[in-house]
Amino acid sequence: MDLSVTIAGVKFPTCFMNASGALCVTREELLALGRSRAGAIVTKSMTLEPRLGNPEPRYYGFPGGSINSMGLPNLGYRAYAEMIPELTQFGKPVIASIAGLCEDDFLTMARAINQARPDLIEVNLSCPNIPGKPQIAYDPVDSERLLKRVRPLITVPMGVKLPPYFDPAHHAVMAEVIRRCEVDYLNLINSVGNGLVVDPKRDTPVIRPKGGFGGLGGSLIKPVALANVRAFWTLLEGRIPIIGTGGVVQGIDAYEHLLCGASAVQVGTVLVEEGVGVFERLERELVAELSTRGAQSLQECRGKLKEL
Ligand code: RRO
Repeated sequence: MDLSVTIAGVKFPTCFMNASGALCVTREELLALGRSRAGAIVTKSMTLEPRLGNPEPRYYGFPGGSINSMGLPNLGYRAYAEMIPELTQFGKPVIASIAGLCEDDFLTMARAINQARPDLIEVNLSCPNIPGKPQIAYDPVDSERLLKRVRPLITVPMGVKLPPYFDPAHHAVMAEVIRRCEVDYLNLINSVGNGLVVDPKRDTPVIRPKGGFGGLGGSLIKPVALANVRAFWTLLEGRIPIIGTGGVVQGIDAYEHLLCGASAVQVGTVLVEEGVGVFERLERELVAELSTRGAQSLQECRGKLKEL
């Protein structure tokens, strides 16, 4: 079965790809994604300067999910700009993710990364892990100002990665921001920020930064991810394609994201746990799910969640 998809005019050979942050910081990791069955190469969110990130331990996997407070460890945008020509040789799209520490950083990186010609640029407005820096997308006024300044600098399709919202009023406000800012695609959702996982044997959190507070991922966030995909798909009337991220562990999870309106899905926690072999397994499982249902293509399932 053909699992290829087109998002904002860019063709992806399959609908499964890495979530930014998962095995995508170094050149070696990005090349390994290129050689794998991943349908795209998504870079770690990059900053102006290289960063070592937060102190360790800063990632912890547990049954049901993961918590992280990586703190944007990355090579800096210049290194990724240099790598992009090599990464685009694999016959799959390259998505460059940018995450400024202030508004002007986004502009500088948007200009330079756009010149390097990745297939798409993703503006990450939702990193939960920088001490003292709130997630930009929780402020619709700041988000709109930033996106309106970045938009004219980007001539490849521009996506925005949003955090989860938990109230329909917030979905509605952000959907209007996204519409006004001419965003080409959405990535929903970033990790569920500022969770706390406790180790009761040691009476401590499981990660060190920010007193143990970190972004949750994996199976436990799937209902939150699906709700955000569904809410934005409905509010934007299916006009802006969505990459669904959150809780994709098995083929059936991808199917659920498709029903809610996603065109493709990203894999974070389970990619970190299983390595790049996960893409082949997910493809096999999704094909089985679609065949069981007599579906011939992904497109015919997209957004087709029925109400009770
Ligand atoms: O690097 C991180 O701590 C991080 C980022 Br930039 C992000 O967007 N989401 C996340 O869970 N971790």
